[in-house]
Amino acid sequence: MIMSFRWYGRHNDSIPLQYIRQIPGMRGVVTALFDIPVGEVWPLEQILAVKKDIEDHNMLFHTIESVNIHEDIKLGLPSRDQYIENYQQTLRHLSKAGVKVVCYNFMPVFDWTRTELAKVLPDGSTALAYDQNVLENTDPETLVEEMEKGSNGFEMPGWEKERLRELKRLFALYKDIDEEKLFSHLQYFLAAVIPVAEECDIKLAIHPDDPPWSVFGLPRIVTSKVNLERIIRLVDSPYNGLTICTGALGASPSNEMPDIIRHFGKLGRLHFGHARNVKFDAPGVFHEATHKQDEGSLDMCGIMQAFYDIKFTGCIRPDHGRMIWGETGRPGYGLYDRALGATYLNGLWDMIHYQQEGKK
Ligand SMILES: [Mn+2]
Repeated sequence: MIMSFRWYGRHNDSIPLQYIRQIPGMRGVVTALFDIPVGEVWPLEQILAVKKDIEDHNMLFHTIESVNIHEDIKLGLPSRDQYIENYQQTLRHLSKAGVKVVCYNFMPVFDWTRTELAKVLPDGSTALAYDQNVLENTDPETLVEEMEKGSNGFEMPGWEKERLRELKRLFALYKDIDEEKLFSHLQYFLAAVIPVAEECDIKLAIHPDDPPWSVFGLPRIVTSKVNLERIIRLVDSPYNGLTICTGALGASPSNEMPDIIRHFGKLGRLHFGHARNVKFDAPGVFHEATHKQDEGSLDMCGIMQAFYDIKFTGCIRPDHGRMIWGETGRPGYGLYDRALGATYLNGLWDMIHYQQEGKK
């Protein structure tokens, strides 16, 4: 397992690589070229520059999060073919830089969705939160404005302004797209891209929808064990795999996270892990908790045990953290609480390893 940290790059992140390296046991940096508009080819020179920066800090450049999918691919528009070609070219460039895993998501219009970016918890820290009742009484434009207001001046991943400016047009285009159509658009994309991923030796790893149910009536398909099974069969190749994000999938209590990790791990389809805890407050209502077992609703010990048992060799990263100790930064992506999360996850891993193998 490669303990890793998400980083938004020199110009988009308040946290220097050196600080990330100082987190105990931190071995990898998960990043992307955030300045390249969705759908365009990532230039090789820019990829190599980021790789050098990370490796100069003695960390691994192994997994990319994310190469985002242009909306026209999700919509199945004729223009998708050009964007798919660009995606293939980006994969070729990434493979020249030695990248092994590429994460992506297939959520229409919105990436991960929250109704509150700074919910104050009893200890005075703040966390991201979601309330289905609030969402149902908000229109998409207002939600986008709220996200922007609460983002402390940082661009939120997946909430790129140029895409969100055309919300009305996008919603109209999705009017006739149901889950079945979205599955077929994913299949079309994978059929074109997986052979290139195989040539490049890059594993694709789809990220679950967050939360794993429909928002604003838009279809969502990366939501459950049954659907994940269907997705990996759309193109039956080990290169067509999964990111398991425990906080995203786990927001639905019916998703049994350790079981899902074991199942897809044994099939060789699990390529990237996001380990995060959430606390259920009511059906459809949750907030993000610390990574610690008893402070949220997920079985974090069982989750790390499952990753250990499948002999997981890819990157695992702490996911969103709270804001603590007066830190300001991109909501969910401060340094302090994620560093604590990584340390906690490493602690669980070390203990499991110690009990299994003894001192090494
Ligand atoms: Mn995630």
